Amino acid sequence: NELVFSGVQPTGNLHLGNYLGAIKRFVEMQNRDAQCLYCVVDMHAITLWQDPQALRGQIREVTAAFLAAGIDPRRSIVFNQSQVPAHAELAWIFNCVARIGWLNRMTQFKDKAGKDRENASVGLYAYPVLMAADILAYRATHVPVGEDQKQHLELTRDIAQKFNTDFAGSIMAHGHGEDGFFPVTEPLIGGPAARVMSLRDGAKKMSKSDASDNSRINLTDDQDLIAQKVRKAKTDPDPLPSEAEGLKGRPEADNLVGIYAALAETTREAVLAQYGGAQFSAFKGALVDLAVEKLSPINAEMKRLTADPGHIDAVLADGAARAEAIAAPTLDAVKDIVGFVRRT
Ligand code: AQP
Repeated sequence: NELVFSGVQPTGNLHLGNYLGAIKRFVEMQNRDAQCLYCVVDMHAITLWQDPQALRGQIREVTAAFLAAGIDPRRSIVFNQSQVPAHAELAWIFNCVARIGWLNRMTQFKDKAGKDRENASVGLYAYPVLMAADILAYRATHVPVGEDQKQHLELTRDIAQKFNTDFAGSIMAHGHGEDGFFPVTEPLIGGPAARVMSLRDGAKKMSKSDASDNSRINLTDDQDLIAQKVRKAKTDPDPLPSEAEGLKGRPEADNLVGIYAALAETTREAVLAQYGGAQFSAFKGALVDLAVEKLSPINAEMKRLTADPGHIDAVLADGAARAEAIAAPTLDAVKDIVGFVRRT
């Protein structure tokens, strides 16, 4: 049974990387008829301080982006993490399964904590354990994410395997069979935009927290702003190569071609077959047209949806109830396996 789970943090500035690396692929999974859960991970967001009023707006904005991109809340379960207690409960149990040495290797913590590591929140450090709980509370088998999440998904697999081994006897005693209780989740990382880079620096990933707004295309940017940012995007002086091989060592060119390919739902090779030999000025013009064509309807729909927070909150409430119905029995089984005495 294929079950898909993924999440996006409501930390503001949803960008083209989040869309092409994650949200657009969420829609593709939904349209392949998998059971999908898409979560606005608000408990992850507060690992860095968030203004409470702004956080509420950002939760609704990510939800609006999901719906505007094509996630159908009747087919997929759309909800915010804090409203299903199983995430936090399972995270605690997993805190006792995961090892400190495993977390010490997480590169995202090192990046986000920066030099002042002593002053980072405990939540920022434990974040990957909560992410494992997000996924495994539903015993999800597939997780579509951008490439930056690869290491966290490997940790999720390690936690699932260690839980299955540590409690093998109890898992069998409770009738769950020899394959263990938790599945070893498959990461779905791929496509031409698994790692969209900053428009200002081909060595840095496009990121919500980059100080320069010109480094990213936000899903809320209007068409003039999209055009301006693409035209200003850093490039090298050479024309585009005719084959993907020629993008090696040209990170900015590689990034723009990858973005074009993802928006057009094709490959870098196909884009270069069309634009090989073209100057960047011409290619950027085509990229602006394509980006505006694909992003404007999403932008307009997000505006329409965020104007009615009541509707968004109702979608989230309905999704949380449906998510809870899947996660609660899993949590009960985990509590039995671990040896807790449950009130009945
Ligand atoms: N640049 C990117 N290219 C492709 N995919 C990306 N994702 C993020 N950036 C890129 C994917 O988007 C999903 C949601 O990400 P997130 O909001 O949970 O957190 P993040 O990875 O920390 O995103 P940001 O935008 O880069 O935020 P900051 O600036 O806070 O680090 C994930 O599937 C992610 O892989």
